[in-house]
Amino acid sequence: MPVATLLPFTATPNRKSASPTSFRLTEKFILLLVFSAFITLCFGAIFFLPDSSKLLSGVFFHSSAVETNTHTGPDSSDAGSAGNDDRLLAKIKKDHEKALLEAKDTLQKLPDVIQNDILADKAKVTKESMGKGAKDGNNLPFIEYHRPPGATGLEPQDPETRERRAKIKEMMKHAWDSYKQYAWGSNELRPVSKHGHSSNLFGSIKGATIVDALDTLYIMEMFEEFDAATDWVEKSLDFNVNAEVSVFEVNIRFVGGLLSAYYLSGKEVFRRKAVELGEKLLPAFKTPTGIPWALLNLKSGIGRNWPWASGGSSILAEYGTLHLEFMHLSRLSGNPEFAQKVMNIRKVLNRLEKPQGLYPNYLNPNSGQWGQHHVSVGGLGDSFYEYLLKAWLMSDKTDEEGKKMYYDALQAIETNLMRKSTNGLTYIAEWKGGLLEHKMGHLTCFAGGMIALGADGAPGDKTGHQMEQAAEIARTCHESYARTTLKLGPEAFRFDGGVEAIATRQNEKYFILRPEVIETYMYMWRFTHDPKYREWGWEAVQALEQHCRVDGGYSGIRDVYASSPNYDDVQQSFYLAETLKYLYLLFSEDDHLPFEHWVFNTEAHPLPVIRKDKTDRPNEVE
Ligand code: DMJ
Repeated sequence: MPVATLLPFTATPNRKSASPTSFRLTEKFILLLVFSAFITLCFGAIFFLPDSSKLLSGVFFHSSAVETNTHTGPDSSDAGSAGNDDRLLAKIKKDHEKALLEAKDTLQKLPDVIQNDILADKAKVTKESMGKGAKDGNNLPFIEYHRPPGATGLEPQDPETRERRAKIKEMMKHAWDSYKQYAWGSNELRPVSKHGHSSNLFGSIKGATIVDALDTLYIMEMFEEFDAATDWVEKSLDFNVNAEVSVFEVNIRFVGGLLSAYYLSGKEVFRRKAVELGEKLLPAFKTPTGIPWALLNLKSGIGRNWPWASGGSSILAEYGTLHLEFMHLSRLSGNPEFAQKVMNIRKVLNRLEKPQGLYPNYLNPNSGQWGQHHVSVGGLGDSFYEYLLKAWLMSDKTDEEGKKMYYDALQAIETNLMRKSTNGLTYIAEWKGGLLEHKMGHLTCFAGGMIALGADGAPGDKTGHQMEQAAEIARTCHESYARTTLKLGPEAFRFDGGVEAIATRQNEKYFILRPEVIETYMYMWRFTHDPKYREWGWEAVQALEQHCRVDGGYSGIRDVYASSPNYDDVQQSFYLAETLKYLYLLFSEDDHLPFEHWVFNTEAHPLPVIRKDKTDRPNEVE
């Protein structure tokens, strides 16, 4: 209350004007008394009125610290509690001021800088949640999706190439539509009898063709079909089956297919499903050495090996063809276990003595010892070598161990298995306990593409030499097609008994729509641009159209030397995943799925290179 307002009550009412000097002594005393009473009142107010800052703190800074103090301190007049209150109050005020300053700072920042700050914060959260690891496919860390370059490609400039590429797309449409019409949801199609077909490789998992074909549909820009396939994956793809599956086949087709579909489209459902399936495969590694079983019951987690495999062994091309997918599973799930499992396989292999530097196809997962000394770059061995090279490439060339293992193995293959026929055809034979079997499988023909892909990084100035080897193998494999009646290659061809690149045994004369020869043409085209590779690919297209195309899709044939086709009535899922995809890429521009950004798994599912500078994952921090 202002002091002046009090004065009238103390002044004499009749006095016209009165200066302070004119007050009498009693008046002065009364005035002093009133004044000192007023001062006392003011001091009292300071001590006894409620603390306004405390009141404010209750309204604006509703911090838990204040609440705790309030609840645990019933006697707020207590001296210690008052001291705590003051410290808390001071802290709250300081925090508040800091927050205001930060907000002010933020408002002064450029939008770019704000964006970077947000990304860094997000990355921190991602890293924290990744550290905890994913428990199941539904509990995945946040990952900011960035589509790698070249997921789809422009029309080729040259009209003939454009037309041929369009033809291949039409073939894909026929294969897909037929599957959809007659076998939707089954693993594969029987194109002649027009119904579903299920091989026991996938146990009772369904939809192999759908998952295997997803990325081919995407890269061919068949988006309506891709959406239908996505919808099926979302609603019907089920891994909760009480059945035994081939770990290798399920990995390369299902895990690989889902991973590619994720990287191409960015749809989370594919990442979730891939990780879910990957986790179901992990019990396969429960062996004394960590070398996985070939077969696994997805429900019980019990594994075993193929009964026909030498001494209960696991197979090189099976346990050695998990690396690419499992590295990506770790990346996408935040769970390091996938990567650890496949890195351990390398450790076991590197501890073993290798006959002539070669890797036998059989390895016992209990003893960690080789089984029969049978070496092959075709069936049972093939994709192990492919994955060593591709692991190095996919790691942005940081996986030195994979690189060394690949080039050392290739040297041993060149020395011990690669031979030239009397008429100059280079082939890769098979090795059985030191003796050569002069036979080359259709499967082995992928090696032309692999050697070309690795030639650039070959040590000791061997790039040119390896490119020549690759071209030679491509030529031999082309010969194996050209020397048949139906112009499609046999399952295996021989270089003995006076023949070259021809199947001599009845059970090696079949063609099941395999991709390996076309795969090699595609790599050779990309690296050389020699038009003969497109011509050879086109010859294969014509033969497929003429002899394998039926009303209900495409069928394998039993004897490529017969004058007319005898159908096996199976449209393999890899025909859509690989054969048609490699053909399409053979007639596409090089920047469609370019090799510097993508690596193909052994089922032709493209997986992105994991950049060492982390430009592919800006939300990840050290
Ligand atoms: C495919 O499933 C894969 O390419 C695998 O590596 C070997 N064989 C078939 C196709 O022939």
